[in-house]
Amino acid sequence: MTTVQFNLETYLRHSQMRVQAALDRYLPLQYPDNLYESMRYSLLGGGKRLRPILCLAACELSGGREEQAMPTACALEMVHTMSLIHDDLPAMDNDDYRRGMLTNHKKFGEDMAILAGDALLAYAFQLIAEETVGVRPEQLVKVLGRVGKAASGSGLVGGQVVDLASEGQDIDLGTLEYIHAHKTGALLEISVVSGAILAEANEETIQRLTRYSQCIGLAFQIVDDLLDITATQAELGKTAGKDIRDGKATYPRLLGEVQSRQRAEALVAEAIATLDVFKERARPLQSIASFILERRS
Ligand code: GRG
Repeated sequence: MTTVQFNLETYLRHSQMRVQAALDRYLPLQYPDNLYESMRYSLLGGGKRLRPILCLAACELSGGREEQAMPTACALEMVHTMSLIHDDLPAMDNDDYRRGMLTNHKKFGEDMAILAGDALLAYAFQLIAEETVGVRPEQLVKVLGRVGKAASGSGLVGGQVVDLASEGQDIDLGTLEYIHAHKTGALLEISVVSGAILAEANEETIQRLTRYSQCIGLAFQIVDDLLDITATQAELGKTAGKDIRDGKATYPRLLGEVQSRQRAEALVAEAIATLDVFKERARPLQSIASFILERRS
């Protein structure tokens, strides 16, 4: 039997290029120019494109086609980007750099940054509804509802609110996990699960992909906390050491660096094992899980 070699670097590079081309196509510069320049600045200016790639990979694993998932994949990147723009505002995390560039409000002003975020969020839903092809309406409605939930008070916004309220407080592990499951985990989960829904995956596949995404979501955030201590600003593309400066509760603060690393490793091992039944088809998602552990940015 021939062993199929899987090259994650090539896979990520090709996927990033296809996502970048689609984002550029879906969001052309138009009137009012200053608004669209601000939206395109943050959307097209970098990032790993992890959420769209997860969506495309889950669709592929479930037997779907790229054209069924690309609008949703790009919409997820728009929701993610808007959350970064708003997170960087002075009223939130107050940061000057993101993805190696000035933050949106530093470049375009706070008013435009708020509006660019609002427009990206609304357009994400329009994009899924209007551009998706080859998917039954029932599946599309499910995806729209689930993306809405992930962005709402039961998702990103809820996580952000508890995160802001916890600054400078001694919080327990349960509260920290609530913050991360909502602020980071919810969007990563729907990124994976939406790809499967669009491809009409069966219930067992959706359950396995849900567990996979929950494991990588938490591992991703633990690694993020560790990188804040160990990586440089040049590697991160944003201010390093900010969690300590802002009095944030993090995994390394609650568990220590060694135990945090072990927890992330165990979660990634579980994510990989959960997808073993899909054999070769699981390679991209399994390799992405390992990449989350090794990443430096
Ligand atoms: C969604 C309506 C709505 C509002 C947003 C501001 C806010 C509410 C939520 C904050 C969400 C947030 C900033 C979570 C952090 C997630 C995270 C770990 C981001 C870094 O993700 P990467 O490493 O970044 O994938 P790149 O730049 O590679 O895309």
